[in-house]
Amino acid sequence: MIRRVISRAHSNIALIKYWGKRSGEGNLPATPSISLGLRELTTETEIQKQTSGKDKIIINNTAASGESYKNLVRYLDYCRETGLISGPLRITSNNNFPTQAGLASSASGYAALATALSGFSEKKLSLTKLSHLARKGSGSAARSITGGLSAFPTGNNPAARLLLAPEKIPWGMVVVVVDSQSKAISSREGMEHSRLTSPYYKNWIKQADADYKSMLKAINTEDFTAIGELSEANALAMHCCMIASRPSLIYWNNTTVDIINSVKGWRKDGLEVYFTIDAGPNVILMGNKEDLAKIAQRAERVKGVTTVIPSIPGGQAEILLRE
Ligand code: 2P0
Repeated sequence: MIRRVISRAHSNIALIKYWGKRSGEGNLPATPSISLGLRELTTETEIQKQTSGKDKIIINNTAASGESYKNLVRYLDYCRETGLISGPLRITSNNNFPTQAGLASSASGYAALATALSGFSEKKLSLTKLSHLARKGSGSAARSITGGLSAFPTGNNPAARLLLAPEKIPWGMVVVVVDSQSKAISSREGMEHSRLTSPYYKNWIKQADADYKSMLKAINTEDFTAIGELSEANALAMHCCMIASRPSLIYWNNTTVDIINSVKGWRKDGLEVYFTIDAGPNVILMGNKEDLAKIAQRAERVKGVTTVIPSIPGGQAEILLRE
């Protein structure tokens, strides 16, 4: 019998964003997305059996409570109902980067959890099945199962698939943290608010489909300039949709805008760098691997920036220990 499993998953940042859900259970995205897994941003999750009582869940050294605990137990209940696991568990999960700050902590979190749960069972789940399972916790987690450059389509039961393995990707990202606090409005609430109230929501869905197709081509032809330009345009279209929601949903702060303008200036100076922004004020920069240190140095000098984390592409979620 398995007593203990430790897993690790990397966070991922979308180049083409998932923002909006179709109706139905299990986080069905309304937009197809494409992401890059980041080697330096990880969640490690340990699962042990509890002999009795309730599930015990500790996240970043604090016992989960309230909504967060309820959501996680609902997920575990789903795994018990479907026969993947049985009985109460003790789960300890740690992120090495800010949680719920627009850096996809739910992606690495649920990918690490799904991987650990499958390791705990005797069932050997394929990557596709694991991606389904992770998606049921959080849509973006489907992409942290496969890592590297991954595509996550729409559909009735979508899973992510690997487009390009990390070692074949010649560029990476610099995560620029301007605020590491948890955001007031979660992505889940924010995307539903956009769906219900943004006058641009329908256009966003249409544009996301077109951007997804263009991005697949750009990745296929290894055209980093097209990849960067499309990433910026897609992120701004998503933010345009959310900013126009009523009442407005603005995740940016002043430093976010300063970085956008700085990136445009650095590009004029000949440094090939692009930005993308998730549901938070932090900015993620994209650059060729040999430029990442220089990009990080420049970003560090922007007033209001607290931390920069350069990262090369990361791989798929994995089991680190099973005993
Ligand atoms: C993404 N985001 O594609 C986009 C960009 C945020 C902005 O996926 O409700 O936390 O758990 O499925 O996965 C955030 O959405 O939402 C997200 P749920 P999730 O990375």
